[in-house]
Amino acid sequence: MVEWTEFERNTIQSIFANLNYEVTGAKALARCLVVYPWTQRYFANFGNLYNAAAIMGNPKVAAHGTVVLHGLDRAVKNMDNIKATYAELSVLHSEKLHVDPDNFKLLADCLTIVVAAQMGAAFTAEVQAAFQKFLAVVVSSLCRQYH
Ligand code: HNI
Repeated sequence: MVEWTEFERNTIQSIFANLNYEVTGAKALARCLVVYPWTQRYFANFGNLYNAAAIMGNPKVAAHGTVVLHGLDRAVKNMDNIKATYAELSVLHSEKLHVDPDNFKLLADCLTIVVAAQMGAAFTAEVQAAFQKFLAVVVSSLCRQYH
């Protein structure tokens, strides 16, 4: 079981409380699709992903980025039980969507970069450490049902 310091808990809660899920989710997923183009294969039904501009302007990418952030919100609300919280989502990504689990970390890194850019100087090294610890637990929990 993961232990969280008070600073880590407060930091995670306050970052997510101040995020605009639509904006941040869209940017993080779009960045992932541009930087790691092989991730596009899972979104073949999303229409035009031809280049960075098309990906950034694609409403399906934006909508799905928002869904992912709402998915993360469930972990924020269950910080002491993230593994169980994601059991079903892990099965879905593994058995139905067949998403290579290496990609979870890539999306998490893109989200970190987007949040860092939005927070500017407030994204200190300690804040980054807390945020990435949280995302590492998310990624590991999403990988749990892979075998
Ligand atoms: Ni992911 C669907 C959460 C990473 C590909 N994903 C979901 C849903 C949630 C979700 C929530 C909606 C489930 C439902 O309908 O019941 N995904 C997350 C989270 C992460 C993540 C929290 C990691 C931070 N997903 C990824 C990655 C990929 C991915 C890295 C592929 C590169 N996800 C998908 C696909 C779907 C999906 C594909 C189905 C989309 C659709 O609507 O067709």
